[in-house]
Amino acid sequence: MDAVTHQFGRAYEALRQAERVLLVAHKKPDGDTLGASSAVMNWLLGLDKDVAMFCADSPSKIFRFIDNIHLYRCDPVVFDGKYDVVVVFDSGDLRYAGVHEHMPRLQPGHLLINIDHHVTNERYGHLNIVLPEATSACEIVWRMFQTNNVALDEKLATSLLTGLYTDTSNFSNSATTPISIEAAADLVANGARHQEILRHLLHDKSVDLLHIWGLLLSRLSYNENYDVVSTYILNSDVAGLPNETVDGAANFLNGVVGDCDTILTLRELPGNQVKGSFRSVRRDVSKVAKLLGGGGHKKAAGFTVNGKIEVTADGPRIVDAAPKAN
Ligand SMILES: [Mn+2]
Repeated sequence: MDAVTHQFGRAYEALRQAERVLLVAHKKPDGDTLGASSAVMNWLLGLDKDVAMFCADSPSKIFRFIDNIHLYRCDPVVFDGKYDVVVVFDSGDLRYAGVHEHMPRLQPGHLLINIDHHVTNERYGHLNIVLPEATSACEIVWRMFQTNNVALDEKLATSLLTGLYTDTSNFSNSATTPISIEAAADLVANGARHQEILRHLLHDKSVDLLHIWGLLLSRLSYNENYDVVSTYILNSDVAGLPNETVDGAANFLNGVVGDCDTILTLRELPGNQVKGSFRSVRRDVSKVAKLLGGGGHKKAAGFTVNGKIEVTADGPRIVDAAPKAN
């Protein structure tokens, strides 16, 4: 038996024998942490276990198709309970998980299981199932269920497929592997409601968000000298809108502009700052971002500078926000 199979067996046995279990999804929860934790939750609820769910931030409405999503709690009072097993999903460390300060409240005696796929994982659990080659925590849970012959149903399969979709950007990014596609096929065969996932994750856009997209599209301009397409959002465009809506809008132009190599989205932030996000096909935009005091990956990088956006005939420019004294 290999080491990973052994770990899957230990986690499975610990959960099956536990009476009370606490499952943790990381703060600002995404589809992977929610998918993996809710799959284990729905499996344990089927076994009549006493399950508590914690997430420092409430899950976004777009995840409401996940079965029993209403059971997540943001109140750290859940850490005062007595648990046999605590599982943290999709978190490289406990600060990222949003539970660093709460962990000491737990009564001793529980087994802490860390299920994650980040290379930088700090191995903070008693049992660390950390597989950087996995596309998602959901893929790891799928393998754990498979290894232990857990029968998948519609609920478990829908939860797990959610994280596979979100962490591979719908099976389009470079993290997409043969095993992730195999997992997805198995999940769909076992009843995953994939049309429902796609409808909520891709098509369910608010009118406010679509308005921002409209503004971003209408303001696209191409700079020949730099081979950059740019656009912008002003503070006045998004006054009163939730941050979540605005953040989603800035991400949507990832590589949608034909032959041009690089896209720059500028966004005014409150407090006279401007945030820039680069997306590129070939260029290493992290170098430009670094020159501006930011950073990131080769094909996705960003920076934040002081200033505001001034719109000129040649497109948007960042100008000093402070009025010049003279
Ligand atoms: Mn993940």
